[in-house]
Parts: sequence; C-alpha cells; structure tokens
Amino acid sequence: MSSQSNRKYGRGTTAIHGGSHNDPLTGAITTPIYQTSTFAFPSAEEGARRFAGESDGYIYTRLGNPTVHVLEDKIAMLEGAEAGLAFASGMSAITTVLLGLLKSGDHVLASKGLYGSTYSFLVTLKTSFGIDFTLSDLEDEAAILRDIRSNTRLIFVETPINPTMRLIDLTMLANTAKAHGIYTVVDNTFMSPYLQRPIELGCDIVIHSATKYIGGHGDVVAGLAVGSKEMMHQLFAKTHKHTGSILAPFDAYLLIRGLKTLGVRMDRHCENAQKVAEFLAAHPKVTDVYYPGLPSFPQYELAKRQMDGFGGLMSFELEGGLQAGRKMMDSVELCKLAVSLGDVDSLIQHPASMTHAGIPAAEREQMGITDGLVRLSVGIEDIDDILADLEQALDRA
Ligand code: LCS
Repeated sequence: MSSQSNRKYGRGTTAIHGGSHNDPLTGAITTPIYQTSTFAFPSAEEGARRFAGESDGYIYTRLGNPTVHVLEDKIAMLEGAEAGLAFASGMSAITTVLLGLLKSGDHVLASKGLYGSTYSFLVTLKTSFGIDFTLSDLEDEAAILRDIRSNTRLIFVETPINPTMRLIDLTMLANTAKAHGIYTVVDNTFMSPYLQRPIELGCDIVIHSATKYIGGHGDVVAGLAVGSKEMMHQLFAKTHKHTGSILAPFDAYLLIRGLKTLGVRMDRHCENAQKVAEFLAAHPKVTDVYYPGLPSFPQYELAKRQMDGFGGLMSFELEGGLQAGRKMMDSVELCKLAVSLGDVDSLIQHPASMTHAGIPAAEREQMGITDGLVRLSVGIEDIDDILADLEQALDRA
C-alpha cells in the first residue's frame, strides 16, 4: 500500500491544503471565520497558564486567532519558512519588522528602488528615531561591501523592484550579509512564493503586501512576514502584539480563499504578461519595455536562475514620454487606471505621479523611475482582449 504521508507536495497543492485542517468541531473543510475578539478560559488557572505562555490555548484575537493562524502556517509552508505572521497591510508588516529589529543608532542598507511608502518610512526612521539608511544598487558583493557600515543591522530589498523591475541576486546578497552578521529582509510582493522563495536562498525574513498576488482578487488589504520561529516570536512579542497591526479574521479567510488558486493564477499571469511584453516590445510607439522574461532584459540570466517564472508586472516608456503615457492610460477600456497590482484584473498606473510620488524627484530619477514610465500589472483576462485594449489605447496615444 502506498502512503502519501511522506510526500512533499508541490506549491500549488500546498497553497490549497497547507496549514489547513478540517474544523475539529464540525469537520468543515473550508477554514471557519472565528469572528470573535475573545476566548473563554475553562478555569482561572488555565487562563493564567495561557498568559504565562505555558499553554497554547487562545486568549484574545490581537494575541492570536484560529483563522489567522491557518493563514500564517500556510504562508510559512509556501515560503519554506518556520513561521509566519499576518498584518493589517503590507506597510504594517514592513514597519513592524523594521521597528522590531532596529534600534536607534543602527543603519539600514536598502535597494535603490522601493515602494513609495517604504521609502518614506525609512525617512521617518532616520529623522525621528536616529536610524540612518543608504540606498544602493547592491549589484554585487563589492557594492555591498562598499555600502555597509559597522552599524549596518539589516539589508532591505525588493526584487523585482517596484516599478523598474530591476533584480537583486538573493543568493549573493544572503551570503554577503550573513558573513557580516547582517539580517536580510526581502519584499517578495511582486513574485509570490509560487515564483520566488528568498528563504530557500538564505535570506532571513520575507515580507508580502498580501493585498496583491496572495489575495489576488483586489478585495483585501493585508500583509505577511515569514522567517525563523525565533525571529517571528521576537517580532510578535516586541512589536506586533503591542502595535496591534493585526489582520482581521474575515480578511485572513479571504486570503486563505485567494491562495487556493495561487498556482493557476500565477501561471496565467506569467503567460499573459510574456505575450504583452513581447507585443509592447514590438510596438513602434514603445521605446523601452522592462520585463524580466524578455531576452533583452539586462538581468534575464539572473531572472531565469532565481525565479520560477517572470511574473505579471512590467513597466515601459512611450515615444512621446509622459504626455503619450497619460493619453494611453486615459484611453484604456478593459485595463483599469488604478494603483495596486497582482489582481486578476489588469491595472495600469503612472509611478512618478502616483505610487512613487512621495519620493523626491531627484531620488526617483536615481532609482530609474522616469516621468515617462508607465506600470502595467497584467491580469488573467483572455489575452486577446488585453492585447486589443492596449493596441487601441496605443493608437490614441
Ligand atoms: N511592498 C510593495 C512592493 C508594494 O508594492 C506595496 C504596495 C507595499 C509593500 C505596501 O503594501 P500595502 O500596505 O499597500 O498592502 N504597493 C502598491 C502599489 O504599487 N500600488 O498601490 C499599492
């Protein structure tokens, strides 16, 4: 008789079954929404044991909730990490992790290219808390050695970087940082664990804006972080439970539901995006396309090595610069002119005046975010409909 018990499931299967268990009370297969703020203790002694950490039972939803725990276990399994934590937004995951790991006098090295709010929070850490930061290309070991300081405590990166799509070699980064006792924190929002798993490459913490591919349907704002049991416990005890930036049980349920289709969604995002990138690259009005799946992409070899697919995001520039880009964005009909990304719906937006407007113009230019850059998050609609919409919008640009 063959047994399934030792089988290591694939990621698509893990996205459906990982961390889930039939409800002990009813056998329900779908994770129930434990919509409760507090939990009754069977006795005063047991209540005291739970507060003392001597018993695992539930206390109060800010300190733990069964629906949220299923999601935390699922994302940890998907990322190949020991433990996970769920947050009210991607930004609350980022701010909680940074506040939990850093202290005044520390230095952060970050990728030259970050989501606008992440950049703004680094500025707040510097001006209000005495935690300095440097933006670096981090292109190789020499660049990292040049930019770290004796007080550098962590390196924070996005890869691919929002919205320029530049990549960072995570194996090189993790090895270099480890040799100097520096933590590596990777924002994996653009890839999802289906396409890239930084923990397996040696990084310490992975963060998601779960608002994007994890949820996938544009109906929830949420964040996740994974890492070792010890680090997650430390973050929970030091910041998460006190800042209270927790995920609501209903939102956890939406993410568990969204994750069940992660595999099929990501396959379709990648397939559609590849065709859109090739279409844009061949279009006479498009001067540049930044998509890791194009052989002309400068880091194509790294993309093939580090990622299991090239994702659904790209950015591009039109011949007429900002004016032409605005005209195109105003002309799309199927694609929505909206921020966010990773939804089943195709979304188009202008980073310099929208998602990255909070970064001073000179810094933005340094990051490669020109005023003419347009970002497209390719959805899972029928590819012919997406291409037809882009074609008519480009005709009018
Ligand atoms: N990290 C990345 C790479 C992001 O793109 C975002 C949001 C966040 C973190 C923050 O996550 P949130 O708190 O919104 O869940 N990015 C957005 C974007 O590019 N358009 O709209 C939001």
